[in-house]
Amino acid sequence: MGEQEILAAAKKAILDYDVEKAKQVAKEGLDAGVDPVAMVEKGFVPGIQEIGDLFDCGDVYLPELILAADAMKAGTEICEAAFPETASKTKKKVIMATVEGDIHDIGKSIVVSFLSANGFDVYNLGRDVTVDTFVEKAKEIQPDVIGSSALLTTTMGHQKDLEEALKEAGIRDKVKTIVGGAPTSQEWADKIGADAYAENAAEAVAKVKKLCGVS
Ligand code: B1M
Repeated sequence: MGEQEILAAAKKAILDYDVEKAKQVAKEGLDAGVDPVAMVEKGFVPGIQEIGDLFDCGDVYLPELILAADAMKAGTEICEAAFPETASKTKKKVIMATVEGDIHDIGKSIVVSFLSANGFDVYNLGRDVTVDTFVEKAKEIQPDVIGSSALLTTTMGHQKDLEEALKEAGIRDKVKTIVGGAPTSQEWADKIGADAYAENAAEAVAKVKKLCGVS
Protein backbone atom coordinates (compact mmCIF):
# COMPACT_ATOMS: atom_id res chain seq x y z
CA MET A 1 0.00 0.00 0.00
CA GLY A 2 1.15 3.57 -0.76
CA GLU A 3 0.98 6.43 1.75
CA GLN A 4 -2.44 7.70 0.65
CA GLU A 5 -3.90 4.19 0.86
CA ILE A 6 -2.42 3.73 4.35
CA LEU A 7 -3.95 7.02 5.52
CA ALA A 8 -7.32 6.07 4.05
CA ALA A 9 -7.11 2.61 5.65
CA ALA A 10 -6.28 4.17 9.04
CA LYS A 11 -9.35 6.38 8.83
CA LYS A 12 -11.50 3.45 7.70
CA ALA A 13 -10.31 1.28 10.62
CA ILE A 14 -11.74 3.90 13.02
CA LEU A 15 -14.99 4.23 11.06
CA ASP A 16 -15.28 0.40 11.12
CA TYR A 17 -14.53 0.28 14.91
CA ASP A 18 -11.80 -2.24 14.04
CA VAL A 19 -9.07 -2.47 16.70
CA GLU A 20 -7.09 -5.21 14.95
CA LYS A 21 -7.24 -3.41 11.60
CA ALA A 22 -6.06 -0.16 13.24
CA LYS A 23 -3.04 -1.97 14.71
CA GLN A 24 -2.32 -3.72 11.41
CA VAL A 25 -2.52 -0.50 9.36
CA ALA A 26 -0.25 1.33 11.84
CA LYS A 27 2.35 -1.45 11.64
CA GLU A 28 2.11 -1.68 7.83
CA GLY A 29 2.44 2.09 7.57
CA LEU A 30 5.58 2.12 9.71
CA ASP A 31 7.06 -0.78 7.72
CA ALA A 32 6.31 1.13 4.49
CA GLY A 33 8.10 4.22 5.85
CA VAL A 34 5.01 6.38 6.33
CA ASP A 35 5.59 9.22 8.84
CA PRO A 36 3.91 8.14 12.12
CA VAL A 37 2.87 11.74 12.85
CA ALA A 38 1.12 11.94 9.47
CA MET A 39 -0.56 8.60 10.12
CA VAL A 40 -2.06 9.98 13.33
CA GLU A 41 -2.94 13.46 12.06
CA LYS A 42 -4.08 12.59 8.53
CA GLY A 43 -5.37 9.05 9.06
CA PHE A 44 -6.64 8.21 12.54
CA VAL A 45 -7.69 11.72 13.69
CA PRO A 46 -10.01 12.41 10.70
CA GLY A 47 -11.61 9.03 11.44
CA ILE A 48 -12.41 9.80 15.09
CA GLN A 49 -13.53 13.31 14.17
CA GLU A 50 -16.03 11.87 11.69
CA ILE A 51 -17.29 9.48 14.39
CA GLY A 52 -17.67 12.49 16.72
CA ASP A 53 -19.76 14.28 14.10
CA LEU A 54 -21.93 11.18 13.56
CA PHE A 55 -22.39 10.90 17.35
CA ASP A 56 -23.34 14.57 17.48
CA CYS A 57 -26.04 14.00 14.82
CA GLY A 58 -27.36 10.90 16.59
CA ASP A 59 -26.22 8.61 13.75
CA VAL A 60 -23.96 6.58 16.05
CA TYR A 61 -24.39 5.90 19.77
CA LEU A 62 -22.14 5.64 22.81
CA PRO A 63 -21.20 1.94 22.33
CA GLU A 64 -19.90 2.73 18.83
CA LEU A 65 -18.08 5.81 20.15
CA ILE A 66 -16.34 3.62 22.72
CA LEU A 67 -15.38 1.03 20.08
CA ALA A 68 -14.05 3.73 17.77
CA ALA A 69 -12.02 5.20 20.66
CA ASP A 70 -10.54 1.75 21.36
CA ALA A 71 -9.47 1.42 17.71
CA MET A 72 -8.09 4.97 17.81
CA LYS A 73 -6.01 4.23 20.92
CA ALA A 74 -4.70 0.96 19.48
CA GLY A 75 -3.55 2.60 16.24
CA THR A 76 -2.17 5.82 17.68
CA GLU A 77 -0.22 4.06 20.46
CA ILE A 78 1.76 2.14 17.84
CA CYS A 79 2.44 5.36 15.92
CA GLU A 80 3.33 7.34 19.08
CA ALA A 81 5.99 4.78 20.00
CA ALA A 82 7.63 5.53 16.63
CA PHE A 83 7.54 9.35 16.82
CA PRO A 84 11.01 10.66 15.93
CA GLU A 85 12.99 11.78 19.01
CA THR A 86 15.03 14.97 19.13
CA ALA A 87 18.68 14.42 19.90
CA SER A 88 18.82 16.75 22.91
CA LYS A 89 16.83 16.91 26.14
CA THR A 90 15.52 20.33 27.17
CA LYS A 91 15.76 19.54 30.93
CA LYS A 92 12.35 21.23 31.24
CA LYS A 93 9.58 19.48 33.16
CA VAL A 94 5.94 19.43 32.09
CA ILE A 95 2.98 18.07 34.03
CA MET A 96 0.11 17.02 31.79
CA ALA A 97 -3.34 15.64 32.59
CA THR A 98 -6.99 15.62 31.63
CA VAL A 99 -9.12 17.44 34.18
CA GLU A 100 -11.52 15.96 36.74
CA GLY A 101 -14.70 14.39 35.40
CA ASP A 102 -13.20 14.02 31.93
CA ILE A 103 -11.93 10.69 30.62
CA HIS A 104 -11.00 11.88 27.11
CA ASP A 105 -7.27 11.24 26.84
CA ILE A 106 -6.49 10.39 23.22
CA GLY A 107 -5.54 13.96 22.27
CA LYS A 108 -3.73 14.56 25.54
CA SER A 109 -1.67 11.40 24.97
CA ILE A 110 -0.68 12.65 21.51
CA VAL A 111 0.41 15.96 23.06
CA VAL A 112 2.43 14.04 25.68
CA SER A 113 4.15 11.99 22.96
CA PHE A 114 4.96 15.11 20.91
CA LEU A 115 6.44 16.86 23.97
CA SER A 116 8.48 13.80 24.97
CA ALA A 117 9.75 13.44 21.42
CA ASN A 118 10.84 17.08 21.59
CA GLY A 119 13.00 16.54 24.65
CA PHE A 120 10.64 17.51 27.47
CA ASP A 121 10.40 15.49 30.67
CA VAL A 122 6.67 14.85 30.75
CA TYR A 123 4.83 13.72 33.88
CA ASN A 124 1.57 12.34 32.55
CA LEU A 125 -0.89 12.25 35.46
CA GLY A 126 -3.57 10.58 33.35
CA ARG A 127 -7.22 11.54 33.10
CA ASP A 128 -10.01 12.52 35.51
CA VAL A 129 -7.37 14.31 37.59
CA THR A 130 -8.49 16.60 40.40
CA VAL A 131 -7.17 20.12 40.85
CA ASP A 132 -5.78 19.01 44.23
CA THR A 133 -3.71 16.32 42.52
CA PHE A 134 -2.39 18.83 39.97
CA VAL A 135 -1.30 21.10 42.84
CA GLU A 136 0.15 18.28 44.97
CA LYS A 137 2.20 16.99 42.03
CA ALA A 138 3.28 20.50 41.09
CA LYS A 139 4.71 21.00 44.59
CA GLU A 140 6.49 17.65 44.38
CA ILE A 141 7.81 17.83 40.81
CA GLN A 142 8.29 21.61 40.49
CA PRO A 143 7.51 21.62 36.76
CA ASP A 144 8.23 24.47 34.37
CA VAL A 145 4.81 24.04 32.76
CA ILE A 146 1.46 22.54 33.78
CA GLY A 147 -0.81 21.48 30.91
CA SER A 148 -4.47 20.63 31.32
CA SER A 149 -6.71 19.07 28.72
CA ALA A 150 -10.53 19.31 28.72
CA LEU A 151 -12.84 17.88 26.06
CA LEU A 152 -16.19 18.71 27.64
CA THR A 153 -17.86 22.06 28.12
CA THR A 154 -18.88 20.72 31.54
CA THR A 155 -15.27 20.05 32.63
CA MET A 156 -13.32 22.94 31.13
CA GLY A 157 -14.20 25.02 34.22
CA HIS A 158 -11.65 22.95 36.15
CA GLN A 159 -8.93 24.68 34.13
CA LYS A 160 -10.07 27.92 35.76
CA ASP A 161 -10.20 26.20 39.17
CA LEU A 162 -6.60 25.10 38.60
CA GLU A 163 -5.47 28.70 38.06
CA GLU A 164 -7.11 29.67 41.38
CA ALA A 165 -5.73 26.64 43.23
CA LEU A 166 -2.18 27.35 42.06
CA LYS A 167 -2.55 30.92 43.34
CA GLU A 168 -3.93 29.70 46.69
CA ALA A 169 -1.01 27.27 47.01
CA GLY A 170 1.38 30.17 46.40
CA ILE A 171 3.02 28.58 43.35
CA ARG A 172 1.24 30.24 40.42
CA ASP A 173 4.19 32.59 39.79
CA LYS A 174 6.65 29.67 39.75
CA VAL A 175 5.02 27.81 36.87
CA LYS A 176 3.54 28.48 33.42
CA THR A 177 0.20 27.01 32.42
CA ILE A 178 -1.18 25.85 29.08
CA VAL A 179 -4.69 24.68 28.25
CA GLY A 180 -6.03 22.62 25.36
CA GLY A 181 -8.90 20.43 24.21
CA ALA A 182 -11.73 20.90 21.71
CA PRO A 183 -13.96 23.37 23.64
CA THR A 184 -11.04 25.56 24.74
CA SER A 185 -9.57 28.53 22.87
CA GLN A 186 -7.15 31.42 23.16
CA GLU A 187 -10.08 33.51 24.38
CA TRP A 188 -10.73 30.97 27.14
CA ALA A 189 -7.05 30.91 28.13
CA ASP A 190 -7.04 34.72 28.35
CA LYS A 191 -10.27 34.71 30.35
CA ILE A 192 -9.01 32.29 33.02
CA GLY A 193 -5.46 33.66 33.12
CA ALA A 194 -3.65 30.66 31.60
CA ASP A 195 -0.31 31.49 30.00
CA ALA A 196 -1.02 29.71 26.72
CA TYR A 197 -3.51 27.79 24.60
CA ALA A 198 -2.72 25.26 21.87
CA GLU A 199 -5.10 23.94 19.25
CA ASN A 200 -3.13 20.80 18.46
CA ALA A 201 -0.07 18.81 19.48
CA ALA A 202 2.39 20.58 17.18
CA GLU A 203 1.21 23.96 18.45
CA ALA A 204 1.47 22.67 22.04
CA VAL A 205 5.15 21.90 21.47
CA ALA A 206 5.77 25.37 20.00
CA LYS A 207 3.91 27.10 22.85
CA VAL A 208 5.58 25.06 25.61
CA LYS A 209 8.98 25.78 24.05
CA LYS A 210 8.13 29.48 24.08
CA LEU A 211 6.95 29.35 27.70
CA CYS A 212 10.22 27.66 28.67
CA GLY A 213 12.42 29.88 26.53
CA VAL A 214 13.63 26.86 24.56
CA SER A 215 14.29 27.29 20.83
CO1 B1M B 1 -16.71 12.00 24.00
N1 B1M B 1 -17.47 13.74 23.59
N2 B1M B 1 -17.98 11.76 25.43
N3 B1M B 1 -15.94 10.22 24.16
N4 B1M B 1 -15.84 12.28 22.37
C1 B1M B 1 -16.81 14.55 22.57
C2 B1M B 1 -15.74 15.45 23.18
C3 B1M B 1 -18.02 15.36 21.92
C4 B1M B 1 -17.62 16.70 21.28
C5 B1M B 1 -18.74 14.43 20.89
C6 B1M B 1 -19.91 15.12 20.23
O1 B1M B 1 -20.95 15.24 20.81
N5 B1M B 1 -19.72 15.57 19.00
C7 B1M B 1 -18.94 15.51 23.16
C8 B1M B 1 -18.70 16.76 24.03
C9 B1M B 1 -19.79 17.80 23.88
C10 B1M B 1 -19.55 18.98 24.75
O2 B1M B 1 -18.98 18.95 25.81
N6 B1M B 1 -20.03 20.09 24.26
C11 B1M B 1 -18.64 14.23 23.91
C12 B1M B 1 -19.50 13.64 24.88
C13 B1M B 1 -20.85 14.32 25.07
C14 B1M B 1 -19.13 12.51 25.64
C15 B1M B 1 -19.95 11.83 26.75
C16 B1M B 1 -20.64 12.79 27.73
C17 B1M B 1 -20.96 10.88 26.06
C18 B1M B 1 -21.94 10.22 26.98
O3 B1M B 1 -21.56 9.55 27.91
N7 B1M B 1 -23.19 10.43 26.70
C19 B1M B 1 -18.86 10.98 27.47
C20 B1M B 1 -18.15 11.76 28.59
C21 B1M B 1 -17.21 10.88 29.38
C22 B1M B 1 -16.36 11.71 30.35
O4 B1M B 1 -15.32 12.19 29.99
N8 B1M B 1 -16.86 11.87 31.57
C23 B1M B 1 -17.91 10.75 26.33
C24 B1M B 1 -17.12 9.61 26.21
C25 B1M B 1 -16.24 9.37 25.17
C26 B1M B 1 -15.47 8.05 24.98
C27 B1M B 1 -15.03 7.42 26.31
C28 B1M B 1 -16.37 7.07 24.25
C29 B1M B 1 -14.34 8.50 24.00
C30 B1M B 1 -13.03 8.94 24.71
C31 B1M B 1 -12.02 7.82 24.84
C32 B1M B 1 -10.69 8.35 25.32
O5 B1M B 1 -10.29 9.47 25.12
N9 B1M B 1 -9.97 7.45 25.95
C33 B1M B 1 -14.95 9.74 23.36
C34 B1M B 1 -14.50 10.29 22.14
C35 B1M B 1 -13.48 9.48 21.37
C36 B1M B 1 -14.96 11.54 21.65
C37 B1M B 1 -14.65 12.24 20.31
C38 B1M B 1 -15.46 11.51 19.24
C39 B1M B 1 -13.22 12.26 19.87
C40 B1M B 1 -12.22 12.86 20.88
C41 B1M B 1 -10.83 12.59 20.36
O6 B1M B 1 -10.16 11.66 20.81
N10 B1M B 1 -10.42 13.35 19.32
C42 B1M B 1 -15.15 13.72 20.59
C43 B1M B 1 -15.63 14.44 19.35
C44 B1M B 1 -14.57 15.34 18.78
O7 B1M B 1 -13.67 15.79 19.45
N11 B1M B 1 -14.75 15.66 17.50
C45 B1M B 1 -16.03 13.53 21.75
C46 B1M B 1 -9.13 13.15 18.63
C47 B1M B 1 -8.03 13.86 19.37
C48 B1M B 1 -6.71 13.68 18.64
O8 B1M B 1 -8.36 15.24 19.37
O9 B1M B 1 -8.93 15.24 21.84
O10 B1M B 1 -9.35 17.29 20.40
P1 B1M B 1 -8.52 16.10 20.70
O11 B1M B 1 -7.02 16.57 21.03
C49 B1M B 1 -6.30 17.45 20.16
C50 B1M B 1 -6.51 18.93 20.49
O12 B1M B 1 -7.71 19.22 21.15
C51 B1M B 1 -5.29 19.31 21.28
O13 B1M B 1 -4.28 18.49 20.72
C52 B1M B 1 -4.83 17.19 20.45
C53 B1M B 1 -4.06 16.55 19.32
O14 B1M B 1 -4.09 17.33 18.16
N12 B1M B 1 -5.26 19.13 22.73
C54 B1M B 1 -4.37 19.85 23.47
C55 B1M B 1 -5.94 18.32 23.53
N13 B1M B 1 -5.53 18.46 24.79
C56 B1M B 1 -4.56 19.39 24.80
C57 B1M B 1 -3.80 19.92 25.84
C58 B1M B 1 -2.86 20.92 25.51
C59 B1M B 1 -2.70 21.34 24.21
C60 B1M B 1 -3.43 20.82 23.17
O15 B1M B 1 -2.08 21.49 26.43
C61 B1M B 1 -2.29 21.20 27.77
